[in-house]
Amino acid sequence: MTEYFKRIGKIAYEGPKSDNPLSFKFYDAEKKIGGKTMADHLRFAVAYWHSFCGNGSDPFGSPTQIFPWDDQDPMTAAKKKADAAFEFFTKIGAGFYCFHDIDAVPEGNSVAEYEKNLSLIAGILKERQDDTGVKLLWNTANMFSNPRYMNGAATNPDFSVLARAGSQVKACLDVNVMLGGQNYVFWGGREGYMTLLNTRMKRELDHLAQFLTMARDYGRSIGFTGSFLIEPKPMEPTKHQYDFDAATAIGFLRNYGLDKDFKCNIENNHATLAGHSFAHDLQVCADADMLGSIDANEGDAQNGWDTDEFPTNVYDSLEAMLVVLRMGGLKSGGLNFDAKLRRNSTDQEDLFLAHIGGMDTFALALGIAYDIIRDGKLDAMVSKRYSSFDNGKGAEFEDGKLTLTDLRNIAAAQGEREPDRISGKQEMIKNLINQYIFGS
Ligand code: XUL
Ligand code: CO
Repeated sequence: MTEYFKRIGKIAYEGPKSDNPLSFKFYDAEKKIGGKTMADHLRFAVAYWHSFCGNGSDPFGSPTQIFPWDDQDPMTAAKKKADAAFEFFTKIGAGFYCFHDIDAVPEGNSVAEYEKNLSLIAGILKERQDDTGVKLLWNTANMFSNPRYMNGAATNPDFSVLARAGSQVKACLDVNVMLGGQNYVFWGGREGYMTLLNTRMKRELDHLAQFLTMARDYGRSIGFTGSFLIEPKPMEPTKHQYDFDAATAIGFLRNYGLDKDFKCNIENNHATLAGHSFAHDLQVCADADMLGSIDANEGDAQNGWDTDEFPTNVYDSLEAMLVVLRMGGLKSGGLNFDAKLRRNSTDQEDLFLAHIGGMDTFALALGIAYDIIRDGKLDAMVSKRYSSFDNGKGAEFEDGKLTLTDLRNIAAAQGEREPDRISGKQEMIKNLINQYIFGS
């Protein structure tokens, strides 16, 4: 088989003192943390679209990347791309991958041609999965790039477009089951509006829910047992996207009775676009028992759009891993690098360096989060903040045993004494976190 990343071998763990850029400094796949290997905790996935399709083009310029798997014939290119992708997954040591249908195959000119292309390439992906042990974390239908989806897919005001979207989701679910996918994602890139003046929002949301219900029913009927995931994002490309953030998506899913089958796939840069921190959206999902998986990337503090950079921020990743560990781990989710090289990162090794950085960052974050939770100092401080609800009248309040009049009488009994001003200890907590990060 042709080797595409020729001068690069399997990336090994060499430790923090290594000066080999093509080695892991912190990610030691088989090292156990709390009885579980780093690989099993972190469940890294590579995103097919950014890594093997993103050619560096942007609204201001043409492609900067030349892929050795490109070919005049689109199906030959698709086959070569699949080989290159599995070579990369194996060399970087990621256990999982994610893809959109049209990352992997040419769309063709009809539904029938699309289905034929998809099932042919899926057969090759299955062979490569079996050869390498790499698994499918999730796949999804791209229902936003083709011009037919300019007014949306499941929320398109034209039924024939919605039906076409349905044909894609059906084919992608078939492929998911064939490949043993662990989740199935819906990112509603164009499910939203550009102006309310031409939009019936309620009708579109009803359609979206109906569409997702049909997908759920079809998936379950063909034996898909994993989670369906909604990936929230507030905007871009639409002015307003319906799955705005985690809280909005969860409210929508509950409203339409879909919350038993659907969870969320949270992406850092989408959360920050919505005005939240990464950890905020993760915590909202964890509290609802609806954190399905994570798209690991980061934005840029100086601009407001979705820059999809590889994660290198240890603080953000640490806060994320605190949420993940406290909810009992990623379960069947993973950390998918929905991140892209910069347009001017044109060396072949750059894709490796980018993933090494992301994997090392989360490995560091995992170890530190584990220590923080194990030591219990932070948890003790936070528990103390809420201790007035642990017994006495506070506990009666939590149990629903008090009335508003009871609250009035309890307050009145304090006479002129104001409640104590109890410090939130934010500075102390941040200092403690720095001690964990830099103290060892
Ligand atoms: C877009 C985005 C998508 C989804 C899958 O911002 O994150 O790549 O992850 O469609
Ligand atoms: Co994403």
